[in-house]
Amino acid sequence: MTSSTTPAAKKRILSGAKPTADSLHLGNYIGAVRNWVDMQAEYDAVFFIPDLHAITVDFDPTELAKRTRIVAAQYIAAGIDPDKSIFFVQSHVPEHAQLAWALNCITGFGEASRMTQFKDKTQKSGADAATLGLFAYPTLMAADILLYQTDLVPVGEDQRQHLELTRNLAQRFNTRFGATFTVPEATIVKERAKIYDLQNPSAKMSKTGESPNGTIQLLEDPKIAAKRIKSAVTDAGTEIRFDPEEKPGVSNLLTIYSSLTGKSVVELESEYQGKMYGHLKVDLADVVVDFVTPLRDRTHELMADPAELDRLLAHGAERAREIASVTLAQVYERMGFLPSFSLAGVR
Ligand code: ATP
Ligand code: LTN
Repeated sequence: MTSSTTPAAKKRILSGAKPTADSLHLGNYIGAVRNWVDMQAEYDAVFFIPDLHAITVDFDPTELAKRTRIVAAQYIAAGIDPDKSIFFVQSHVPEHAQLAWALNCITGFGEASRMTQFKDKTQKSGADAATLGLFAYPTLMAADILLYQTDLVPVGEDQRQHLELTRNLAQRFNTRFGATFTVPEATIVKERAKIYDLQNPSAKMSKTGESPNGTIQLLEDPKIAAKRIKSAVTDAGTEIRFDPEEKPGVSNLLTIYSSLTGKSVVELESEYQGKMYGHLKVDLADVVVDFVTPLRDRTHELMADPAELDRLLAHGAERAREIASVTLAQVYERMGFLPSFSLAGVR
């Protein structure tokens, strides 16, 4: 029973973003990383870099290692605190792959075949290019979540179906082998803070956008970021007004401005009443430079000391394994695997 003096245990949240680019972009920061940073105070947070998921599509080994380090440094620079949150690289915790295998064996082939992300990706690349790893992407994701007895999983709408599968697998396992897993809830992050491409404001800002000028890479020279804001596509007319239908370009700039300064869009609209697009762009360029510069400097500092970065990640992996190994041991025992005793322990 919880006594009135014991604070209620914090709920556990878990999320991850793949190391598939040379730098996070402004959309990643505003749409995801910033929320993770804010959630650290309220929740027992687990964040990780799903590098095992990154190899489910074509990849380059040298690039993968480099990108994993960069993304780790960018998350820490952006405010993920490895003392507050558990922060680690997925491949450093072997229990992820181990639990994924066990889950594969209670997942129906038809069930996995219905995952729309797999269908979309194989439609694009052709069934021959798809690997078993890509097919098993959702069960590895379920393992990521279930290993930590996660309560809440903040992800985008595109991950909803994977979350549903995770809940089904947790319930199925619990029914068949005994209560083992917390059944997680999805907290689908509404696309409230979706950032659009600066050159094509009908597409989202992306690491794979049509033109590099549409994206602000957080590691690029801040002068380039300023230039991209100043040359962003704006709309017909002159009025600075938030109207995503009629004025997608200006609205996107207002969203970025508001996200980085905390000023509301309404406040900004009145501040810029009667002014020109150019004024907004010049000011926003300064805001972006002031935001990007310290973040970039801190990322470079972290990257300049790879031993320290590796130490932080090793510490995170150790903390993660303390939890993951307990869950995996329960799973193995309940599934009937013979316990393995090390010879060192017997002697
Ligand atoms: P990309 O098109 O850049 O490859 P992605 O969604 O594949 O985008 P991830 O690395 O999976 O990129 O993204 C990490 C997080 O950033 C996700 O939670 C995603 O929702 C968020 N995100 C990506 N692009 C944007 C954007 N333009 N605006 C807001 N959030 C974004
Ligand atoms: N599939 C997710 C990344 C991811 C993830 C996870 C997110 C892998 N494992 C576990 C939340 C929880 C994506 O592409 N955004």
